[in-house]
Amino acid sequence: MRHRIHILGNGSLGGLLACRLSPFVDVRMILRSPPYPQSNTDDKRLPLTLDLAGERQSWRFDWETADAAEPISTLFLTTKSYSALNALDSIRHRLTPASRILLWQNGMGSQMQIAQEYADMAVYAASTTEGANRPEDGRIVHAGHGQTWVGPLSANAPFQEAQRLVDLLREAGFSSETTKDIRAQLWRKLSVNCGVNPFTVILNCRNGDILEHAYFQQRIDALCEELSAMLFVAGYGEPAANVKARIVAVAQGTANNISSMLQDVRAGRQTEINAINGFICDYADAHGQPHPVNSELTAGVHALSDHSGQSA
Ligand code: KPL
Repeated sequence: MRHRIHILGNGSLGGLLACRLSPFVDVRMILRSPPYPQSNTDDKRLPLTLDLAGERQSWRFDWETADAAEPISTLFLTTKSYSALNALDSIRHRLTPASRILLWQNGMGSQMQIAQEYADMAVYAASTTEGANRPEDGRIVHAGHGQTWVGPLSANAPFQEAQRLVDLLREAGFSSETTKDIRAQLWRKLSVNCGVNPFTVILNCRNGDILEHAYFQQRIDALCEELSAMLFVAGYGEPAANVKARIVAVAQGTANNISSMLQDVRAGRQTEINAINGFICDYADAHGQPHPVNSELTAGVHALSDHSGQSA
């Protein structure tokens, strides 16, 4: 029997993973509610199209709602960071100590909270720079290849299983590596997102264009000082100049991308600012450090998004 993977979180990343994994494993989507019935077909499966390297692929997926009873052996949790814990709680009755949970959230905070609350289970985190967007429901566009790292988060997560997950991702075409220290990778990606995403929202521009704006140029050095200080506190210290070099390199390397945060704002969705610059503000507060630039960027994004997520 083919291995079954449940995917909870029907956004661009969940859709991309579903489409690319489905030739190799049995993918089952977990949906909040049944999909809107397709008028022209009796096929009740969830339709998704994936635009990949100039080709359009069409897929259909078996789905179930969270309250189904079947135990889950491997779960990919691909919801937004602010709904991750609640989403996982909604299927708690289907998880066992033998379940593997792979967290794909952006930013920081939700992963550690889940690893604590689900400490008796095998919890892994992935950090990915794979680019995908969802221009409309049911349609995923692969915007660019990236790199994915997978590593254990909870004490009950054996490293060999991380290797199995990576083998599967590689089979599906994702360039991926295991890491024994996924937290380091999450912090590194967090610092990039702190230096790209809020600027794209405040300046309403593509990733590469932030570099030309005085607003970015006037704040980036002070921002990188704040980020560097927090990286040192977390145990992943790097000088501000390195943090800045990485931010600039990613903005250049993804120059044409619309950041995930700007996509959220444009689609009227809640942003992940609280798990990105907002996380740095909370972390700095907890360690008695100043964070004026992270505060300004967080407030700037909240002011521009309908769903400020103040309560998330
Ligand atoms: O991760 C990203 C995001 O948009 O969230 C970057 C690296 C900024 C690429 O768009």
